[in-house]
Amino acid sequence: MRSETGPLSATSKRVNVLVRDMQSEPQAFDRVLSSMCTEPHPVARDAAERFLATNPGDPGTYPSVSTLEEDAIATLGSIAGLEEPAGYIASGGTEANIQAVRIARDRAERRRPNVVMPESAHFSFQKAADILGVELRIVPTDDDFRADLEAVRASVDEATALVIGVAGTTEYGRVDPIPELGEIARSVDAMLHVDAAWGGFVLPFTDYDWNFDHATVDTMAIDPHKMGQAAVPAGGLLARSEELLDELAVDTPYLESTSQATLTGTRSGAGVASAVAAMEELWPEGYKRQYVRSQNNAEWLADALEKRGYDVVDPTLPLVAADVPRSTFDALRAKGWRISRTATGELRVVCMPHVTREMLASFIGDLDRLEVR
Ligand code: 0PR
Repeated sequence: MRSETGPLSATSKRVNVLVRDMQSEPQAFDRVLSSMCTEPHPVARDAAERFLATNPGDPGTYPSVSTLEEDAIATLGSIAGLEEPAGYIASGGTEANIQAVRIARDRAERRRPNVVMPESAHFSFQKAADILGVELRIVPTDDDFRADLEAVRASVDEATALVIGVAGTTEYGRVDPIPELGEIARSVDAMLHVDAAWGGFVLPFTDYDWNFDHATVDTMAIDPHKMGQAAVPAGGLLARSEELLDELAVDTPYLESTSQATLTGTRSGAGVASAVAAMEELWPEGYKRQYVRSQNNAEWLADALEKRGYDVVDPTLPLVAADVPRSTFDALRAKGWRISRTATGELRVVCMPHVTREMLASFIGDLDRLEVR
């Protein structure tokens, strides 16, 4: 049988030119401080290239990449502490979140179900609510940017299909009180979804009270293409059981496989293969080392900013937010730093694997040279 994977081919002229330009531009990874994606690990890059022309959406035709996807879910499941994980490699956290809301909505059989989440949750849930016709109840966060449990309690009712907790929020890297959210969900017979799209590959190495050990979660988003160092597109949707995932299955009459649970039909095998390659290479020791390095960098940066008089949000995971004036922020961007701001205007730096201490020192050096403060 012919192999599913192809040889690496020559690069087109146009792509070569753009790649060369990118390297001479400041957008190359050496100034990117705001992204939640990173340079794929070399083994992940190689695997992605080799499986680029495969489609895990058709396992009857592309069996190898399907086998790889089973491996990916088994590893993601063990990272997340699920005993019998089901799931698939999605296009990203957005798809995983939409699908989790869909599972909960379809199981709930309520007339107009609602979903309760903290205001810190990612905007992909707005898309989910819009597409799926569920009511989104957004509750405030507390002084430490975590879901306010009283507010969650006050918002759930018999029509609640899903309670959402975030493990590693997009703006402040906070982890919501997951076990308590689970209890609230159970008290109204709703499901619990944890969005660990960004935090999933760092949380197991922290000393949080909750770090996946006692998983009460029904579904989870955990993205290899963020802290997992896989190539885009590689998101992860996990469900506690095959039965839950089956809520998503539709019949596929003319394919050799009988049903499909994914949102997209044709998918890139590149994401699947690169996720497996990265996790095989890095789980657990490599990810642990990466977490320690990223966390130290975040604390170093937080310290440097604090010493210069800025208000800093303590980085509980490797993400730093600090109250830097707009003019300073703009001047740093003009110097080529790719930085972003929270909804309330704080500078936000995500210490991804490509972010080195040298980069941060050079960033602080530029900050010191500005005279706008
Ligand atoms: N859940 C959380 C907690 C997230 O932070 C994100 C994305 C998602 C879900 C959605 O994931 P996908 O974008 O994979 O569908 N957070 C970043 C954001 O939207 C993603 C990002 C990535 C931003 C790379 C910039 C960038 O350069 O801001």
